[in-house]
Amino acid sequence: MMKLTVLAGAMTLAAGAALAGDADFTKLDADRSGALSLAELNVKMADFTAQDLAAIDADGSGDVSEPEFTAWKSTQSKKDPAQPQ
Ligand SMILES: [Ca+2]
Repeated sequence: MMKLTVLAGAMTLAAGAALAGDADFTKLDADRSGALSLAELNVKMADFTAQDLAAIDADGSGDVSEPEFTAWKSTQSKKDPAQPQ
């Protein structure tokens, strides 16, 4: 299997569910529903679980809205010491 995480790997080694630095909400939202399902998140983050989603899903809608995603992304980049500048 190709290592699809090569580009992001350097930034996301610390946590399996860490978001690829280049991941973009509109790119992840494959069906353009305006929210990210677990399946859509799994395209970029194969080991992202329903539990991870629930942790991001502030309003409990079962998917990740853009504000939720943005908030989580900023949390991730602050938490991840391996992220290069
Ligand atoms: Ca969607």
